[in-house]
Amino acid sequence: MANDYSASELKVLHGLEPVRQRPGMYIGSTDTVGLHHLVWEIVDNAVDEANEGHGKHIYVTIHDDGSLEVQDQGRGIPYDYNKAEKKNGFQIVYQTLHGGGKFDENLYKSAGGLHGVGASVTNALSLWMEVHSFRDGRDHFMRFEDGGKTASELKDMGPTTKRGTDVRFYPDDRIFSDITFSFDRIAQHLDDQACLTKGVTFHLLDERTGRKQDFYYENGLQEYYQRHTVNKEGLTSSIHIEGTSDEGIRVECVFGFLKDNYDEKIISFANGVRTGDGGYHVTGLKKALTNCFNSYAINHRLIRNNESLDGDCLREGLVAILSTWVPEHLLQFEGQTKGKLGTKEALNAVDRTIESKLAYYLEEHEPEAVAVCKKTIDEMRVRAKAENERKKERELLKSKVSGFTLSDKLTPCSSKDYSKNELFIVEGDSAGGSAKKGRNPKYQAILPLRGKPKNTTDVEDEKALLGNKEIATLIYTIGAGFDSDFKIKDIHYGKVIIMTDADDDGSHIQSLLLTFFYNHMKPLLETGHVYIACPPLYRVYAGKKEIYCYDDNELEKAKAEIGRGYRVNRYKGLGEMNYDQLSHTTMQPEKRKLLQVFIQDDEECKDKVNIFLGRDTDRRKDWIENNIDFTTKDNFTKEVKREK
Ligand code: 2B7
Repeated sequence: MANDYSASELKVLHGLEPVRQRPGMYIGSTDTVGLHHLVWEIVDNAVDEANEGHGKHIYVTIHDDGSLEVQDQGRGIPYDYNKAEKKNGFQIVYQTLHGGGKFDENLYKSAGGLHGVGASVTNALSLWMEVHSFRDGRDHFMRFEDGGKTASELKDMGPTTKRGTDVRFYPDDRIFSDITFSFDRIAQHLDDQACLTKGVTFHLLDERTGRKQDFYYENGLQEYYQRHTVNKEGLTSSIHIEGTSDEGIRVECVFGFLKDNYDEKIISFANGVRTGDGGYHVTGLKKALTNCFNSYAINHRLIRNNESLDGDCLREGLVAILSTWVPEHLLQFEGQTKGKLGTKEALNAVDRTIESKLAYYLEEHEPEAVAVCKKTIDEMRVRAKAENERKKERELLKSKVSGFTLSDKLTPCSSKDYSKNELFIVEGDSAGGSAKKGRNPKYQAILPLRGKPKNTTDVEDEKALLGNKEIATLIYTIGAGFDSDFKIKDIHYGKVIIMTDADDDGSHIQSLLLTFFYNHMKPLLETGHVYIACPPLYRVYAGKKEIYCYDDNELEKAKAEIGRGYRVNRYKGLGEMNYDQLSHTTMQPEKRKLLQVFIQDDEECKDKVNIFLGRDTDRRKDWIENNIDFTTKDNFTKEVKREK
């Protein structure tokens, strides 16, 4: 026990007022994300204490009353009086910003609070906080209220057999929009912490629901890796590398390559914080992998001296968990959300640690090393071929669009008020005819697509689409160019509306068009100019009464409403409606229903486009079977909007 340790060694920087004035600066935001930073700050201190070898259990309890409590089994916060600061240990930790100073001889500090601001910030943003330190056989207590003001002075509550620290707080509902703690969010955080702090058990209890979960990793990262790769066949086994650089940067990495998997998954941490945006440590890992496999491939004559393995291709199928601990004086986070490690020294630290050991590993595991190199070479071939095809197609399309004269296919509108104009892309000539008759000629233009690109696969699909004369017309009609030349300010239509039948073919055309826009006119999607028209599926009528229905539910309701003697038209396609009906139900702004298309999550969208148009046909089939119900039309990223 470090009984000689005293509060006189602490230093003080600021009071707490600035935190309440600008909470965002300290915890990022005052939404639920910010709220949980209060928890991470407290948990961090408990983790640091455990990392130092003090205490094997950390308890986190979400109480019924909305407060949260963290308990550890460490040495207890030193509470003695610091003459220079005129404050006791509790006040230094909880009432002063960055109050820590020499408190922690810890070389590595958790930075889970992300902004690394310390527990006083939690106190500053709480309605109340109570702290116990069980130390030297006694229980010392203090209570703070209203943003960290002393509510009861330091009190010796008497003898105890406990050891450790106990902190309980209630967030300030005048600061946070919502003060409800999330079990799942906390569970995820504790799971991360547990894997990075092997041997320590985290116990989470939610008194509100009785829900409980413990987190414990005997083997830390290795076990975490196993969990991320269960049921997946490996091209290699898991490779575990650990080391410390000259500057004292600790590196631990567990990684491997999966078979039949084209994703790259690198989960990285710096000082216990997930670095979602990577940073220098991740760059170091990538560099080491590329270098090691290249040396191996050359030495074993898998590629020629003047060739090299491409890093991106190499990392397809990679799963890596990387944890670095950077000494506090070097630790630096970057980016809007501070999710990126900005410590330059981490690059070489990780690179050298991994390179030195991976080179040996590869020599000792020839079949694995060769398999990864071969997979990379295959991947490079596939990509080169696809890139070539795309280039050819683009050139062809460019020549088509530039040498273009207005097609007789397009029925233009008369208004020049581009923002109000609407372009209907219609499936089939007959529906095109109805649309032409039913439109408002002033601001609605019609472009019929003849048939549809053959239902083949991936590159074939896109080729067929780009070779389609109407697509050239479409680009010309929208009037803003395509690919890198696309300029959103030049578009000739405020709404580009895809109008297809509500069946498989219609869905396929929608997907192809959306994918086309995604690949060649992304800003059009990003700014919400693309819509999907929703033609009704049924008309229920009797006498003068009629109701259009967009799904089976509505159909049942309409039948009941119209009552006796109702009759039903079922529309299998747009062509079955006359122009008047099409106009009324699907084209007139006051009556129609449109789905506005947005890219909600670009990563997910890329993934989807990959599924739709990538070369992995099985993945596409799986996805379609699992996700698309062709009776609903909602199979891309859409948001429903019914115009007023
Ligand atoms: C940097 C400051 C915050 N501190 C100590 C010692 C132990 C200790 C703490 C803690 C959260 C909820 C239960 C060091 C470190 C302050 O100085 S904070 N344990 N646990 C904690 O906050 N848990 C300490 C050296 C000798 N004796 C005690």
